[in-house]
Amino acid sequence: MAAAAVQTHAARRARVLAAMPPGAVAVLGTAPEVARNGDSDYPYRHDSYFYYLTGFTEPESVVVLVAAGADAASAPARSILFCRQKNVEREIWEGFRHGPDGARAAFGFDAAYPIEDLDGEITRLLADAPALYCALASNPALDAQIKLWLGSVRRMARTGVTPPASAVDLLPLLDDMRLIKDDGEQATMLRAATISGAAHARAMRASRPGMYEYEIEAELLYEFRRNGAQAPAYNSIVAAGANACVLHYSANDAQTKDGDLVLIDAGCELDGYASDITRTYPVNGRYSAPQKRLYELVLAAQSAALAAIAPGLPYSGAHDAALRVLSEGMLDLGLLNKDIHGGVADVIANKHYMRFYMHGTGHWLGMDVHDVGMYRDVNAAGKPSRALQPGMVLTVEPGIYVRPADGVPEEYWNTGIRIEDDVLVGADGHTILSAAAPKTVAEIEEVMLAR
Ligand SMILES: [Mn+2]
Repeated sequence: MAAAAVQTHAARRARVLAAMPPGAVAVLGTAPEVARNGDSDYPYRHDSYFYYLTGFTEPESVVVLVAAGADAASAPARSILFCRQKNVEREIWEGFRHGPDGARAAFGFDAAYPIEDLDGEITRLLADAPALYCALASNPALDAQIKLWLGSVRRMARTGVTPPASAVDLLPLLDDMRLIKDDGEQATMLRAATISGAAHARAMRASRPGMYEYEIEAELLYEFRRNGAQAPAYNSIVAAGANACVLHYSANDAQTKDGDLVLIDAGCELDGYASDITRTYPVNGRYSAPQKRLYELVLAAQSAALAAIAPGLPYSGAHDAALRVLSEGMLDLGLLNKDIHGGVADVIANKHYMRFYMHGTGHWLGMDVHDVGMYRDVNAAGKPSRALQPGMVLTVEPGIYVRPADGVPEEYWNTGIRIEDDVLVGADGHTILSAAAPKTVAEIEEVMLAR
């Protein structure tokens, strides 16, 4: 691994080590391999927390962090990796393995051992450690292992060994760290979003009425992979016509019709980081008048939400701004009725908008598409929405979904629209990472006219 990346991961481990009491031990494993059927596994994806602290992507790996003792000179902090051994035969079938010695040198650990040695070594490390830091109650296999380790240490009590007196959840500390993306992470996320933006443009250019949703999906996947992205960051949604009103539509097997809008919610994962973009465009290249009215409303809601994103402003500001614009628009377009639903304030207070807009306006984005991190300031009275800080990345994704119903103008029926961008909070305002995806009516119609 590049020296800068090794240093980045080592610095993250140092921050965790500095946050633990003297002699405490943290244990964090990566994700398991998962069988799909027969002799086939799902494509392997490392655990995000583990990758954050190690940069190491092989399965069957565990990192152990031992905080410096009270006398740091005689007991310095240590980072220890447990991983698969070199194995000529397995490497012929499955590919290269670093092995403990190779991994220690390449990834900057103080020591590395075969994964088979984990139980024995941990028992030794936990003897007289004041606390065990781990992903508490996150998976049954780890819980069973912790029970085994603590049992082994307790059995050594007659020799004078003290087992850890407390177990502490390691993840909240890592969540807080992951929420603020460093320069390297920001650069990777910009590249990921730029690839995904190009994929959305490619899908628009490829689209013709009569195509199947999966044919359009194939254009996205092609653009992801040809640019080096390892996988989609989540299951791609390609939803034509009424399918766009299904929020987590996943079949992607319907035929598009002339006059349909196509909603695509898709983004690639690049080097462990997600992108998450939604665009909604006419499969024939021109928005109809009612489609354009709804689209411009969602776009105005997104603009208002984006204007609420800057350091110091509350996370919830984007949602509140989008809700106000959408609610006004619902009344103006006759989706809601002033006589029945009242004014904008009533629509918001009574949540009448939820009939057409039933999800939040965004989420943290990072290694996970719905990334970790608190949305509220849990240390402040009343737990208000968290203030945005430079380095945070979030999505901004207002939408509108109109199903057939009495009292709703028929020209809007079966129309689903969402517009989603990836936004980096900067020192001053914000940057849209996903600007490569055409967005305005004029931009989209121009791209499609040039087909
Ligand atoms: Mn999203």
